[in-house]
Amino acid sequence: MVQSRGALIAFEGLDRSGKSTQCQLLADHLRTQGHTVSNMRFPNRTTPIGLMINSYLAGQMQAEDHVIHLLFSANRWESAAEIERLIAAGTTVVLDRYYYSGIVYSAAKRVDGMDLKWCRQPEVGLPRPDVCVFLDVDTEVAKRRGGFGEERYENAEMQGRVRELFAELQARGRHEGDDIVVVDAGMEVEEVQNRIWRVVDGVVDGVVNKMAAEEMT
Ligand code: NYM
Ligand code: MG
Repeated sequence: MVQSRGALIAFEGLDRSGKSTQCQLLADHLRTQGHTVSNMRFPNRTTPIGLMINSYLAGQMQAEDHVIHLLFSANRWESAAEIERLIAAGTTVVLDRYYYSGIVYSAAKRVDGMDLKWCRQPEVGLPRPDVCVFLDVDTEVAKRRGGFGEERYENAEMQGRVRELFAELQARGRHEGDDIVVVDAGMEVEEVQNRIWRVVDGVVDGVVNKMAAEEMT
């Protein structure tokens, strides 16, 4: 039997929606099932472009809105070949934020001409996730989880608009090429985790079985 490709799974949500915790829990869960798993996060603050993004988010650097948008996108393109390589080699890759954040956060700034459509363009052609799990919390819950307001964009007004635009992206969903599944993330960690696993286990099985089916034909 040929080795199946790995799945590509993206997590999205507002700041403080529990993405990082759930990305780790999911990776551990998939590993106990025998999968090889790699975690990545965007922005990847370790590259030269990522360091610029970090300074921007920390408020230490100013950037024109189109410029920072393109840097966020470039920061994904830096890893595109690595993502392709990993999934082709059978590793499942779990992403803590991806191009959905790129599109939505920039569009939420309401800069003239920078609508969802414009913001999507630099992302076209990046490896497409098998599923995007959107962890949905309302802005009040996110705010209560603490740490809110430390970085640029972490204010109630911006988060509210981000949430609306994520909903719009999800509604447009399929024909725009995105497979977004919304998971209510307002409950305890374990309950959220179980809901995520139900979604992701099905997707991962689908990836593996599809390979098996193609092999038989
Ligand atoms: N963000 C993240 C963007 O504005 N565009 C992007 O393309 C990405 C990936 O950066 N407030 C925003 C969302 C977050 C911030 O993310 C940093 P994190 O997950 O807090 O490190
Ligand atoms: Mg953050």
